[in-house]
Amino acid sequence: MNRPVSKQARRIPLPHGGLQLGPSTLIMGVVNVTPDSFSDGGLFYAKAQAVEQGLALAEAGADILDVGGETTRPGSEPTPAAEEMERVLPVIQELARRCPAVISVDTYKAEVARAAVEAGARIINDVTALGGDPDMAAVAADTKAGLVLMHMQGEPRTMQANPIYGDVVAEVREFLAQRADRAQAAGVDKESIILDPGIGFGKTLEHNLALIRNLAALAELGYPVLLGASRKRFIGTLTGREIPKERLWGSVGVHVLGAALGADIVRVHDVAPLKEALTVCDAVMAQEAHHD
Ligand code: PMM
Repeated sequence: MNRPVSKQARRIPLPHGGLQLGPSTLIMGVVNVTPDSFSDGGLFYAKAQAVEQGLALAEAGADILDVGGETTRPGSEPTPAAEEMERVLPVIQELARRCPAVISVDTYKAEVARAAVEAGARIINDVTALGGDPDMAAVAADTKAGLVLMHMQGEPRTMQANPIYGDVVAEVREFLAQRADRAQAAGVDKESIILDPGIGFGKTLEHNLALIRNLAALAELGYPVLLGASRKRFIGTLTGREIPKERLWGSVGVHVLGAALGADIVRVHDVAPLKEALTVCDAVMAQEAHHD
């Protein structure tokens, strides 16, 4: 097996110090600040929970904490920017102050991204890859934050209705290459860009599997690759697990495999089990490099 092209030693420049990539796969822990999932407690409770959750994930080994205030699950409706900021900014501020992990903000709104970076976020995770807000590229360029560009077909409200591709791997790769070019044309440094195939965002089971199997094709573009498959529907389809939290073992499997196939960063809810699994995976893959 050839060593994946993407797991080379390199540094993603970020405000206040960069993020080192290499044979060790980095873990991005998911911190959701969405009061709908805390129906009885409301916003104050959701924020306190999110901070506790972020600190626990950092303690468990997360290198990055991805703070999001709008759910992008299939079928979901958009959240107004003011509400999203009210949710995420205090959580970002507190996490940035209290733990060493790099904070990322999961938003496609330029206004939210700018405020989040001012509050201490150092990566902008844009699930629309600059397609959701015409000002996003300028904000990324100005702030010098890292920029995750994720592929999505359609929009969350309707994306799972009937996703269609000719060649999903080639189309996702081409789309992300173009968005990376667009970011650079707006002044974003090439080294600041991370690409993500967007597992579950306008994709059938077969599309998801093909994208994971061919992560190397994405890595060949020369940017670091992020894989986010944690607890997603396709894992439930394969394993029969209806409840997202019970998709842990499938999640561990897919991210270990993704790391071996070239993912530099994995975005997961369950950091502690992934940390151990990746330690073993990375050791095996690093050993192989010595024999190349
Ligand atoms: N998935 C979700 C949200 N944000 N961002 C990136 N870059 N990649 C993903 O795969 C991704 C994301 C949806 O998952 P969640 O609602 O369980 O956080």
